[in-house]
Amino acid sequence: MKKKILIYLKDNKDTYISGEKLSVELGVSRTAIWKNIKKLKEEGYIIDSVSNRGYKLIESESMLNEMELDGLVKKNVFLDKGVFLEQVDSTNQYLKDNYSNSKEEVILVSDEQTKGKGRLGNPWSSDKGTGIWMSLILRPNINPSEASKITLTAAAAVAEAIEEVTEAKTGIKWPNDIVIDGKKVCGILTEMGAELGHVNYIILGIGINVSQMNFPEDIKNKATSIKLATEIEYSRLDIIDSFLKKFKVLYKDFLGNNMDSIIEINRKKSVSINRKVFLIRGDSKVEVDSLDIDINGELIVKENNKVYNVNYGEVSVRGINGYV
Ligand code: BTX
Repeated sequence: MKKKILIYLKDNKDTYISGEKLSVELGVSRTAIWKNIKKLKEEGYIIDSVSNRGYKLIESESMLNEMELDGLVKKNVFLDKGVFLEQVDSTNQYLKDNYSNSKEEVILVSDEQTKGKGRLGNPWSSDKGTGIWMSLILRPNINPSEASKITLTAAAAVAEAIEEVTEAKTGIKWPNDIVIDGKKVCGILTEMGAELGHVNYIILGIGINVSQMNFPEDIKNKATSIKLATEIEYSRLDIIDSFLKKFKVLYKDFLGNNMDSIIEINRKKSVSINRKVFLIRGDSKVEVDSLDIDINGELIVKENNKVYNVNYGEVSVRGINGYV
């Protein structure tokens, strides 16, 4: 009922709706309406109540909760549902544990991660209320060898979403980081469950730093948040909404193996090409000229006049003077 009332108030945002009208339209008692309005207010929705006029929703945009998230999922229609958790160890891990055997495609967002993970066991700092810690579990009908391209698909969607909603200018550090002012604002961790020739699921984990004002000592030189870069605190929900809209379009391209737009965005926004970088594999570190990103999303590099491609997952890329 709470959700129905909220939707009704949202659809009629500019007017006061009387308790009586709500009770007739939604088929419940006026006491039930009053109780649910009280609950919504307790959750942080700002609802003006004026006697003889009724209720009016003043503010709801910045609320991040399951109702709002599921509303976005319904609006963007390509996933089955949205799940919101106050706290979780890792959103990727939670989807793996709870949804790898289901048929559903789900987006999970958590307000806090206690064990957020990056690639190869790296930790991902995910303090409460400061970022978008989200994972999508998807079941594309593709060959496992194609799966790494979904990281570039997500990177393009995140970079564009941040630019649509905020004043920040984003770059993509091939293949899985989004940067602002040369510092990491988002990391993407793609995990997969597959058999020979068949993908069972892909879990796309995305961490976006939204409102942190400082970071732990060990990462503060290479991490930033949208708020640090713009001095504005943006709504996490608006960024998720924009991401879902953009990802929906690009994911369709990815499924149709039509990588042109995805690669074009990655190229245009790349901070990793047309420059010298280090390729790091375990303990080995070689300096190369990074030339371009090819249509399969591989990095084309030149080392001592030899040109070759590097696949995502094989190496890490580092700037020769620092992170980018
Ligand atoms: P990565 O291995 O490329 O980056 C991790 C490295 O980035 C860390 O070793 C650290 O140096 C630095 N780092 C840690 N936390 C942050 C941060 N908040 N901002 C900037 N730099 C940081 C990148 O891995 C992939 C990260 C994916 C995170 C998402 S969050 C939702 C989902 N669930 C989950 O457990 N992981 C993903």
